[in-house]
Amino acid sequence: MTRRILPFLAVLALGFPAFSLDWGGSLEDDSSTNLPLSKLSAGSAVQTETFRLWAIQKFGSSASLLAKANVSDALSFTFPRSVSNAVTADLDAFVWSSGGLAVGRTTFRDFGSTVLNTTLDGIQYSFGAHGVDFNLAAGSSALIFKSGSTVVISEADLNERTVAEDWRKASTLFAPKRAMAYLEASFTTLLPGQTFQVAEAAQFDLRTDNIAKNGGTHSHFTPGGPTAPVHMSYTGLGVSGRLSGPFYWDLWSYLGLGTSLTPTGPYAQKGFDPVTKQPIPELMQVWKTSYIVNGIGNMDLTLLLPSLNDTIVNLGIMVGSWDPDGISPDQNLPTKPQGDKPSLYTGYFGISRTGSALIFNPQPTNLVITQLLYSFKPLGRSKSDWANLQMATNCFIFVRPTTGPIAEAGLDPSSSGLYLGTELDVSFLWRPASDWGASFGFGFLAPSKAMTRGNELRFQASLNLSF
Ligand SMILES: [Ca+2]
Repeated sequence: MTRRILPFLAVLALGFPAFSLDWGGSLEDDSSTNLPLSKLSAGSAVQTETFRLWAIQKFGSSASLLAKANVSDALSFTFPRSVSNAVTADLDAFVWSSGGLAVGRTTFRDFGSTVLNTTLDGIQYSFGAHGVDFNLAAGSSALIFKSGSTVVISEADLNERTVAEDWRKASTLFAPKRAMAYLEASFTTLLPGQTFQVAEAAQFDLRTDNIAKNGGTHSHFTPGGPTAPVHMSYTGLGVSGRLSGPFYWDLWSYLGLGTSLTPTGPYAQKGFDPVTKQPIPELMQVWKTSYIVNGIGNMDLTLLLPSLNDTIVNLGIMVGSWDPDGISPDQNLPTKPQGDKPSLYTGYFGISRTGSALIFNPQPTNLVITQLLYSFKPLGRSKSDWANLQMATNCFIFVRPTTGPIAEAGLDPSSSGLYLGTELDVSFLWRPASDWGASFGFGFLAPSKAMTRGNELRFQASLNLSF
C-alpha cells in the first residue's frame, strides 16, 4: 500500500519535492529452523528482521526515479547455545527510467533468469523494431556490497567472502569488480504464440590488484598470492509460448566460453630433507592461460488453469555440464598430474548463482535437477479473506549425470551412486490485505547413500507488514 502524504523526515532523507512522490515500506520477520534428523543437536535456527523502504518520484508522464533500500538483522542460533548476529544494509535500486531506458542501480537478468540474475549499476535499453524486441544492458559490480552479491565465479570471490566486513574500511565491503554486458533479441512474429530468443551475456574481471598474469609465477604454499581472473561469455537460445490449450513450454540453453589461468609445472613438497636437514626449496609454478567451455539447458512444461482455483502445475528439468576432473576456476588448483598443460574447465557455472529449494541448493554443475511444482488456491471460491490463501508443493529430484563431484559439499567421494536425493517443500502464502501477509513452509530432504548428510527438516515462517 502506498502513501501520498509525506512525513517531514522522508523529505529530508531523500531530498525529493513532496508532490508526485509515492513511497512505502515493509517490515518482515522471517524465522527458519534446520534440523538434521539423525543429529538434532547439530541443528540451527535463523531469525531475520528486514526493513525495506522504497520511493518513486515521477517526472512528467513517462520518466521516474525509483529508490529501494533494506536494512536486515539476522540472528543465528546454533544448538546447543551459540548465537551470532549480522546486520546488513543495502541500496537495492536507485534507477531513473524513461521509455525503454533505465539508468542506475537495478536488477540485471537474462531471459532464463539463471545465468545472469544480480544487482548492478549500469544502463538498460529496450526497444522494438520490425517485430523484434531488443534488450541491451551493460553494468558494473564495483560498488555492489558483497553481502548482497550473487556473483561467485573466481577464487578472489571466495577469498573476499572470508574477509569480515568493516564499515570503516571500504575495501572489505565490496565484491571483486566486474563489467557485465547483455544483449537479447526476441522474435515474436515468427510463429503465432511463440517467442524465440537469442542472447549473449558476458562478464569481464576488472581487478587490477593481486591478479595473476599469463607467465607469472605461482607459489603453491604461500597463501594470499595473486589469483586468476575469469572472463566469460554465454550464448543463449530459447523458445517459449503456448503449446496447446492450457499447456505452455519454455525451453532454453546457454553455451559458455571463457578464459582463466591455471598454475602449471612441477612443485616440490615443501619441508625438510631428512638426510641433509636442509629446507627443500619450493619450485614455483607458472600461470598459463586456460579455457572454459560449459553449458546449461532448461525445459519447463506448465499447465495453467486459472478457473480451477488458480491451479499451476510445472515440470522443470535443468541440466548443467560437468568436468571429468571436477576442478573449477574458483579453486585455482594446479593441473593434475603437474604437467605443463593447463586445465580445461567444463563444469557449468553462471555469472550469478541460482537456487530454489528450501534446504538443498547446489549449483547445477554435473547435475540434472527435476522439479515438479503444484500450486493452487484451496479456498479460491470462498467469499472470505481466505480466498487468496495459496498452497505450493515442490518436489525436487537431484541426479548427477557422471560420478564426478558436484558444486556442493556433502558428497561421499567413495560413492559411485548417481541419484543424490529428493526434497519435498510445501508452503502456504496468505495475503488477506494489501498491507499484511504471512507465509509458512516446511521442507524435507532425503539424501541418497551417495551423500554424507542425512535426512533434514526445515521450517520457515514469515510475517510481512507493508505501509
Ligand atoms: Ca577439467
